[in-house]
Amino acid sequence: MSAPESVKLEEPMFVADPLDVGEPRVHAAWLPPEAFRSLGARRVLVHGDGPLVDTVLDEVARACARYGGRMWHSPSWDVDVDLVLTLRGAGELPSSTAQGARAAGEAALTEDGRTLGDEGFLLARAGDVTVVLADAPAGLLYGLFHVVRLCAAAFDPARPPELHRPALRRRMLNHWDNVAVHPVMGQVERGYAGGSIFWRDGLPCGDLSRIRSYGRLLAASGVNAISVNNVNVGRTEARLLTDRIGDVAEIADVLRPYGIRVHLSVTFAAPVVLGGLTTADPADEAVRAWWADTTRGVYERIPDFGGYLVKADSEGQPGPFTYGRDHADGANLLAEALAPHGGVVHWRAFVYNHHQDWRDRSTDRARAAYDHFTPLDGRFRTNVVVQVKFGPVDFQVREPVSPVLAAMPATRLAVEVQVTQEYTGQQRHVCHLGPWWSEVLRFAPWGPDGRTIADIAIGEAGEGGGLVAVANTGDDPFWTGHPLAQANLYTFGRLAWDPRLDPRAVLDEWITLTFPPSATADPEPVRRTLHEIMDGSWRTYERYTAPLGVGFMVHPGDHYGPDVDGYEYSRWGTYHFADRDGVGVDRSRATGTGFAGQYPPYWADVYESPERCPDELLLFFHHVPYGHVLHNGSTVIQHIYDTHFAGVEEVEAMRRRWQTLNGMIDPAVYVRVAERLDEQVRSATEWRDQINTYFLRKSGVPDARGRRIY
Ligand code: GCW
Repeated sequence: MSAPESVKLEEPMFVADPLDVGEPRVHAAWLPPEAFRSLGARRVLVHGDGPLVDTVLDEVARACARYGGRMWHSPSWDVDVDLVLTLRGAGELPSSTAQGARAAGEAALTEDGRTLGDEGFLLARAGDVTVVLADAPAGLLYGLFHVVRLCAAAFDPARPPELHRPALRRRMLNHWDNVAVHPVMGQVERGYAGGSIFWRDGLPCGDLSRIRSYGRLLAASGVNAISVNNVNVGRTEARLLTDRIGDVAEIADVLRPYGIRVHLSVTFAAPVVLGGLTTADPADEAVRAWWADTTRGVYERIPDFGGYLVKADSEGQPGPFTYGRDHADGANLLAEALAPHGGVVHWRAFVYNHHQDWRDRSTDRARAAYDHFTPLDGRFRTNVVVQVKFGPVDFQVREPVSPVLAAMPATRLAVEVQVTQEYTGQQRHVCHLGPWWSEVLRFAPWGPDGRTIADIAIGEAGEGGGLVAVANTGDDPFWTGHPLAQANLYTFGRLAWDPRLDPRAVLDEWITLTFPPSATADPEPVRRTLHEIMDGSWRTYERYTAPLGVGFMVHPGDHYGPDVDGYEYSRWGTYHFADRDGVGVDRSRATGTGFAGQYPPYWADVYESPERCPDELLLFFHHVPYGHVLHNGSTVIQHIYDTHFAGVEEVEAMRRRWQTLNGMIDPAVYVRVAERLDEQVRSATEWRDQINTYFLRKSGVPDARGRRIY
């Protein structure tokens, strides 16, 4: 598909920077000025003080200046208003309408019986006025962005009062950004959106306005914490903890007005690498003193610093194993240093043997996190969060939910997902991940009607570890490389705020904000077409890539494109064991690696049985003959052929649908997506042909429908 003639690829037409502080070439994502039209045309009163209230004032003032509304900040005279945003502790309002609205909000709150907490807000109508009440400034900011999201509906007289509080306390993004360019991984490990927003060639990027715009977008999605460097910590990155803490403080200063706390990835070897000690042993007094001292220094520069993120004894990163200690010893060492300041350690459970011998059939990478961590349950300090990848292997397009999440009741657990599309098309493919995350969050590990993964992340008394995502953003003008991948970031924030949200409804919010109906000649076809392209795109991606949960048939190293045997004889593990008779990994208790037995009884039994195991995970748990009949009535081999042909047809349909939007949306967005859809069709075709050909050659079973396989 070539670009329409009137559009020059090198000159994208971007919405001017919404903050008017530079960056005119950055796409406005889900906060284009137009999204503020409804708010900006009204009379708005803001009541309260504090740095985050200043952010609210700034947003409202900008919107009103653009769309003809008016704003007052705690006026001492009576004013007629349409919207009141007020802190409850900010004292009486002289304006009778505003005071009346506030009283109505208070009444609704009393009736509801819940409290607002430090991030919640209540939105209510009183007469002709909409009121947003919050106990803390962050709540007011989230309330403001809710009003923006609702557009005119926020002013609907019939709107009943609504109380919003985040289900998860910590809604965190992890950036895998390197400070110094890594010789293999580059500036951003697994980054598909250009360079880093924070770092360039060993130094801070220096573009604070870009970071500020980013914070604003994140706040509007609900994210409230961010780690600013890769979990693989190199020599340069290590120094962020000590002599380069000023670079981190600068970022924290810019993100603070958006309610976002900064965290840092640290190396477990820091006392040796930075402190000149001979050991990093958690039991060593000098090591403990070094961490306590260093952490004090961090808080002197960043009083609201969030804490440390650690990848230890994993893929070559240093950790407590060197000293004969375990992960609880390691995590508690850092937790002890952070505790006096209120910080947390996010300690990753992504630990496995990456020097495996493929001849050894007993070692199973899927088992590793459970085997390492569950014996430690109950030993972690209360300010340790064990951060668990949602699946037992590594962000594959289909995996069961990690059994670790159901096996550590005495530990705070965070669930980690990957917004950056390492294994889902690398932001060259449309792959909308909301439906997948929603499925994970709703999964009930103890069986239907039991507690869910979301409940575990929330924790018993709201003290769970929260939800964490590896970011998909970079210095690309569209933030995410693929413009439609912005929706993944937005959806992550919204699901972390409320995991019960319907991902379709969240996508709809994103569409309304990003392609505002008032700025679109014909909004309905745009909305419909985006849903048609995006809603099912994860399943489409699954169809044309690795079948039935088998995973990892990707090109080693860059992880893009098919390579069926790429990891089959590799030290990293994860094999498919295809031969002339069948395919799949036997992870049963009876005859396999025993991984199925790591689940609570309900799922352990389901997964153990090839008859009861859900089709989409069959090859993750079982090695079956090609003629095995699935629940859907097809044989495994025919299913492989059918889904791969169907997947490519679906991508071709996506491309045709996108072409109908030509001329209806921002031409720069149109062209960028059109180019990427061309690549997606090419890549999906390659996947189809390699997978189908591989399995035809292995099995010798022809396609029942006689289609072309090579
Ligand atoms: O999926 C793998 C990636 C690595 C990454 C690792 C991890 C940061 O291929 O690049 O390293 O996961 O999660 O630590």
